[in-house]
Amino acid sequence: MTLKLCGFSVSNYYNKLKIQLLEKGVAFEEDLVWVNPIDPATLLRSPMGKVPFLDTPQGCITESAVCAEYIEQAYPQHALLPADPMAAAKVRELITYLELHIELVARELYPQAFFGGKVSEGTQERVRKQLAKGVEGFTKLAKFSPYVAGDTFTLADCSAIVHLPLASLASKLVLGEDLLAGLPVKEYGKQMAERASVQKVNADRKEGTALMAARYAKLSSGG
Ligand SMILES: N[C@@H](CCC(=O)N[C@@H](CS)C(=O)NCC(=O)O)C(=O)O
Repeated sequence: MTLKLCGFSVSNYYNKLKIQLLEKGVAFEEDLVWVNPIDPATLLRSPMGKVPFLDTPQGCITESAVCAEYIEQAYPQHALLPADPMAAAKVRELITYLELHIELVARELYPQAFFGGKVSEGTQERVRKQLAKGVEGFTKLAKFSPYVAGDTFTLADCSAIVHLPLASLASKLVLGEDLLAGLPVKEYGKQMAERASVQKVNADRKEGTALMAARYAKLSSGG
């Protein structure tokens, strides 16, 4: 059995792992798993009902940061973490800022930004403050020369390329200002889109968006 990446191609965390696997040339299959509502059978594979997760011959692994580390250890080819402990820590530090202090904060805006919901004024104000702080911290660490951690493509790029455009768009749409405007999100996105891995993920995301819309239409019609 080959490695299975489970989830759906609109998910930023799913796409982070997919870019990593493609960059490393690891053979994998994709297993389409939806959330909201979650299939009870999925909870046996992913305890919190979150995607992505990996289904390996030895069992499932959840949480994308853990999955990413597993992939690096299990498939050492085309390493995306530097061998030097300090350099590797700086890559992990960037990923933590991106995911804990930017993406997870901006995520509170997604219901209104992307799913026709409403985010309260109180939540918006809290997100505005926290997101500004997260972006300020990340700005001090990120290099963009041309990669996030410096002159080499790393795991931090797999993360930045999926999270930064999303957080920037959500901020613009809901808060009325792009709190990431000081970062070169567009230029970086363009540069990264020259990579085959990112092109594949972007094309599959488009297809996945149509699939997701069809799924919600069917669910809301009771089908
Ligand atoms: N910390 C998790 C975040 C993953 C996550 O939030 N996934 C979303 C899809 S992009 C999800 O599964 N949402 C459904 C839920 O949280 O119940 C990771 O890094 O894997």
